[in-house]
Amino acid sequence: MATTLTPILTEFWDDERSWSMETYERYDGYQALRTALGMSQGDLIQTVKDSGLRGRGGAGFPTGMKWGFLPPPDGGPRYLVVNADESEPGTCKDIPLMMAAPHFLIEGVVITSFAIGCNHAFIYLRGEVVHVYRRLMRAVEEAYAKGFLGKNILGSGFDLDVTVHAGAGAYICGEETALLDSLEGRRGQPRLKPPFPAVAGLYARPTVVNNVESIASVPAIIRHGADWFTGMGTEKSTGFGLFSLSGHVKRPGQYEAPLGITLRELLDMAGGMRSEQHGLKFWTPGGSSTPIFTAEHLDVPLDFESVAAAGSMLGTRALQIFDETTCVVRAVDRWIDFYAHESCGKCTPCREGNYWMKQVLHRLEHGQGIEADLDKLLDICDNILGRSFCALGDGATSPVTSSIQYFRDEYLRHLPSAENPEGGCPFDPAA
Ligand code: L3W
Ligand code: SF4
Repeated sequence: MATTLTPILTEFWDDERSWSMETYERYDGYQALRTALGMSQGDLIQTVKDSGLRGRGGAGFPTGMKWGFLPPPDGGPRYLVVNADESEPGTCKDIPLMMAAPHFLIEGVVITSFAIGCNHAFIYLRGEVVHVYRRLMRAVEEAYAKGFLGKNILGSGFDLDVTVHAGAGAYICGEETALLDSLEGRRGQPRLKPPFPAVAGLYARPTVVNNVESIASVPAIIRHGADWFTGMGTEKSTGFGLFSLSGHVKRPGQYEAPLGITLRELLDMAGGMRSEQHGLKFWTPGGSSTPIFTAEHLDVPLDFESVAAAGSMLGTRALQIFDETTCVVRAVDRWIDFYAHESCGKCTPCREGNYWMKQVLHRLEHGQGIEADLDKLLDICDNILGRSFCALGDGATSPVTSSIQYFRDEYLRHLPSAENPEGGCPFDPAA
C-alpha cells in the first residue's frame, strides 16, 4: 500500500499482481527502453544530468554526473551495480518497491547499462529478504523471456545480462566499496577512496553503483523528459521520492511525494500521530544515521538543502516518528547497539567507540550513570566523527550528539535523584 502525491513509482502498487510484466506493460512499462535504445549514450546521460536526479540511497550525489565520471571505453568490461542492500534502521523503501513493482528497477537497469556501455549488471540484495530475491529473479526471467534482457535487446544490437546476488546480511555491505568486495567473494569491508568505483570498481573495472530507487526513477525521466522531472521538487532537489513513515503514526507506510514536502504535510496524509494524547517528540529525517529532529522541525522542507540547513541530512527519507511516550535515551541505546554490532572492525574509532558508547548508554538506561557520562559520550563522538574510515562511524554519532543537544535534561533524569531514587529510565515501557 502506498499513498501518493506523485503517482509514478507507486502508481499501481495496489493492483493485483502489480509485480508482473503484464501489469507493468499495461502501464506503458518498457516504452522508455524503446525510446532510450533510439538515443545516443551521450544524450541519455545528458538527460539524466539535466533532470537533476540525485542519488536516492542517502548521499544525494548527482546521478548523471556519476555516470559521466566513467573513463572513455577501452574495450574492457564496465559494470552497473545496484545497491539493494537496504539495512539502515528505519529505511524501508527499496524492498517495498522491488516487491510491488520490480520492473521499474529492471527497466532502469537496462537503460542505465545501455547509457554507460555495460553488458553485465548486478543487483546486490540484502541477504535476509528471500521473498524479494524470488520476486526479482522472477522479474528478471520475465524480462529475458520478452527480449528486454539477453542478446540483441529489441533488435538494437545491445546485449545485457543481469545477475541478482544475495549478500549475507551485513549493514556495512551497503557501503559501496564493501559491497563490491562482498560481490567479489571477499569479506565486505570498505576500500580506500579514491579511486572511486567509477574509475576502479568491481574487478577493478569502471563501475557505476546506484541505489534501487535512483535506477528505478530513470525510466520515468526518459519517458517524460528532464523538464518534467525538474518541474517537481525544489531547484536543487528535483523530482519525487518515497518517504517512509514508521513508528507512532496512524498509517505508517510509503508516501510518494515531491522533494520539499514537510513532515507536517506527510503526517496529515498518514492520519496524524497514533494517539491524540501524545504529541510528536522526535523523528529522524533520513534514518538513524541522520541527526534527529523535534516538533520544531515539522515545517522544514524535506529536500537536501533545507534539511542540511536545519542541522540534519535528508538521507534515505526514512522518517521514524516517536511520540512523547518514548524515552530518547532508550531509542539511542538501541541504535548504538545496532552500530556496535554492525561495525566492520576495520578502524579503531568506530570499532572501539561504538562499543564504548554502547556500554555508557546501557549504564545510563539502567541507573548506573553519572553526570560526566554525557561529556564522555560527546567526547567519544568527537573522536569518531571525521576520524572513521567510512560513513558508518560518522553516522553512528548523529543520534547521540543530536539527542544530547535537544534532550540533555532527559539524559540527566536517568541519573539517581530524589525524583528517581533508583536512577534509570523514567518512562513506562508499557506506554
Ligand atoms: C567519482 C568523485 N564518484 C563521490 C560518488 C561515490 C558514491 C556517491 C556518494 O554514503 C550516505 C552516508 C550514510 N568521483 C566522487 C564520486 N562520488 N565523489 O558519489 O558518495 P558519498 O561518499 O557522499 O556517500 P556514501 O559513501 O555513498 C551514503 C547516508 O548515506 N545514509 C544512508 C544509509 C542507507 C543505507 C541503506 O540501508 N541503504 O545504508 C543515511 O543517512 O550515512 O552518509 O557513489 O562513489 N569525486
Ligand atoms: Fe568499519 Fe566502522 Fe571503520 Fe567503517 S567506520 S571501516 S564500518 S570500523
